[in-house]
Amino acid sequence: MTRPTRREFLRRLTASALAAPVVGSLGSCTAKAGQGGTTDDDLGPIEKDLSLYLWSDYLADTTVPEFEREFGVRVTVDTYESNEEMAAKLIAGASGYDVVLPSSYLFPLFHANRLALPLNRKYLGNWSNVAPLFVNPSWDPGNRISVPWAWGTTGIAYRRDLVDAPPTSWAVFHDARYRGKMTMLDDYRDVIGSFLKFRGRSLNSVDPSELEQAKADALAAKPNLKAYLSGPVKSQLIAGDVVIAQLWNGDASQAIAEQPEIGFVVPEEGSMIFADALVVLANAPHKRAAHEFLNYILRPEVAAAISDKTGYGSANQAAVPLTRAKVPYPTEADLARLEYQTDLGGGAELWDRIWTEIKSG
Ligand code: N2P
Repeated sequence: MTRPTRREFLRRLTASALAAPVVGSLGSCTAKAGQGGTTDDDLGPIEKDLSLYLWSDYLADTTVPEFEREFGVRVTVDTYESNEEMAAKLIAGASGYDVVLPSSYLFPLFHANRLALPLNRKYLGNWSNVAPLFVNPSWDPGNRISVPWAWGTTGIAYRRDLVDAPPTSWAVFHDARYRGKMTMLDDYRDVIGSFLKFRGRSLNSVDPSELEQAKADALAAKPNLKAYLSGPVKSQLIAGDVVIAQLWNGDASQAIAEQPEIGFVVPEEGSMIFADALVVLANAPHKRAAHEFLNYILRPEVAAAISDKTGYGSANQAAVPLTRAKVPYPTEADLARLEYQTDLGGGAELWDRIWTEIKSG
């Protein structure tokens, strides 16, 4: 296939250009109202292989081997460190993957690029285990294309034994005391978003002057940073080479499990809450095996093992009593401080430019 130009690529990386026909286009598939809007296509017998493309460190050790044993399916797992890394690969034409795990703000993009397969609820007998918070969510009305996986927040992980006081604000990244020992996520939505929050703005702002201020704040923090690093920062936190890291709560819990001196806070200015959900790709080569995997994940004990290993809150309500951590669902008060990311629409180009300037600045 011909490679899209950068401009075209960016246009496709936002849902804005194609947003209008989105719902209609899915509706024209075999979607049926009243049954969660899923397709009723028969998917045939289960295939021998399954290819997963997931966020890193998001599975229990047993998740894949036990599925392979029980279903006689060979599973390959490829991982990514950001939504944009995954989306760019899919939009550039990657094929062969069956299941991906986008965050909720990516759904308009998935619709606009026709990436998702409407699910067949007939194969998802464990569906009723999903927590009410994730049934019929705004990002996927009727749960037509996704099975919710986990939710979490972005905050700051820190070494209690190696900092003067626990950080409370995104301003800590401006604190030269920790120069060279701090990291922020390699994720433009998280970095720019947190500096927008720092100034009391929405982390979905596309206002040029607010974004200009966020860029200035990010550039002021940059000399203090060792790197922009996502999941892989955990080993550096554990070793003490990094003492303060912008990080997702579950990845922080994974590090805490190995180094109890690590703490985690959601800054007082507020932060991001995310929900990640499994999607079967429209061009998935193994659609039946993909559905079986989604249904397997919906088992309480399978979801509980994932939550215990990864530290993320499970979207599976039946799993929560089985977990050791029992991550509680966010309360109204929590939600008042947290904000879901949404698609940036026409603002994505400006965000992308600012991120390029921050990284090269
Ligand atoms: C998994 C990180 C997922 C967090 N390691 C962001 N959705």
